[in-house]
Amino acid sequence: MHLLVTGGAGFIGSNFIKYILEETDWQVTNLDKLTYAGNLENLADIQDNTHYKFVRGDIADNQAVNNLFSGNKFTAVVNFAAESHVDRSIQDASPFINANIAGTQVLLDASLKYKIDRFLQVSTDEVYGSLEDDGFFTEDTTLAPNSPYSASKASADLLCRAYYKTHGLPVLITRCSNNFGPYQFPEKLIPLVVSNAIEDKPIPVYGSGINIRDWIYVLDHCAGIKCVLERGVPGEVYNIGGDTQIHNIELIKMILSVVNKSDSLITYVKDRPGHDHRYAIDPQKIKSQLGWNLQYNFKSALIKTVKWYIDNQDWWNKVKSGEYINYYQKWYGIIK
Ligand code: NAD
Ligand code: TDX
Repeated sequence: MHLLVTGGAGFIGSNFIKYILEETDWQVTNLDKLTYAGNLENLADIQDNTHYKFVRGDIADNQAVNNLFSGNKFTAVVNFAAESHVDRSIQDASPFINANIAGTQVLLDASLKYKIDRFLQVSTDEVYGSLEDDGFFTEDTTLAPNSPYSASKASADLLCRAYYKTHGLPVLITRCSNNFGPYQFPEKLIPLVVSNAIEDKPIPVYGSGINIRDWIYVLDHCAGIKCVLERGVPGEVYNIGGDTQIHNIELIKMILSVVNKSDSLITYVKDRPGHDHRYAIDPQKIKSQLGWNLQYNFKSALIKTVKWYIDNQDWWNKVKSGEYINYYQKWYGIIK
């Protein structure tokens, strides 16, 4: 098996590559543009592994992608590469259209041309939109994305579906809930709360903090992707979720207690425009049809994750400089 992983220098992709190298004897090539969110330090411990190779490049660059496919014999593609932060998509949607939609199309075309055995699109529960207080997202829930980010991911899912229906490309789609774990870029809620708390900075809470997310430890997501890659049925969608719904404010208070900081750091700010109220995944299909199950307990994985950020301040101190400072000032200045 020679796997092409795109976006492998980001949060989930880097965890996935390390997971695959530990669990299998597969060859892995990582194609990543190294945007602000891509960081080769996430992969420092495997950079010399003979089963692993890094290539810098843009999935939307047709020439570069075709050169890469023609020079390698990839068996499968796992597409993580994307612009991934909702708030940035509110500020400027164009990078999302290019990376998430045009980039996916370029990869689909190359996969067709070079007769790839499996193409797995890493999608998100956000394509289903928002839930009220009851119910779950199943694979049959209507797509109703509310942010430019989720609209771009839903568009990519539809392109994948079309390449399966029209060209017979063996496409699989996974839609996962909110991930947490090491190496997550500190624009996202959990690493933002931990790092701001350590620095005694205000913790910005959108609206009244009552929005609900369904959290999953990143390695449970990685195991789900490997499971779908190996055993999923082409053309099918598989939801992956953590069975752990929590109000944002409750999660923030849990984190503050692990870091041993006061709730007085909590600062309510203007709500995110179009803020989805609740996400909740029904993961029955992947459980009953493919035999995947959660391996990690939420509470202990959260504590382990918070401790990782406490022990790896150098990692996020470097990340929270330059571009990040400009983004932070601009965004939280607007929503204050
Ligand atoms: P991330 O922002 O941490 O990483 C994205 C990676 O993609 C970075 O390394 C970046 O350099 C790379 N990239 C961006 N544009 C690229 C391009 N045009 N060409 C090549 N590389 C490019 O994101 P993440 O949180 O690790 O998410 C990975 C994937 O999983 C995304 O597709 C996201 O939609 C999906 N997802 C994320 C979550 C979550 O909770 N984080 C949940 C469900 C699904
Ligand atoms: O400063 C903040 N204050 C706040 O209240 C931030 C950054 C977030 N929030 C809230 C918004 C959400 O309700 O916390 C919740 C989680 O926010 P994010 O970490 O930005 O995640 P979310 O918008 O739920 O999207 C995530 O899950 C699905 C990922 O970023 C996506 O890539 C993935 O597809």
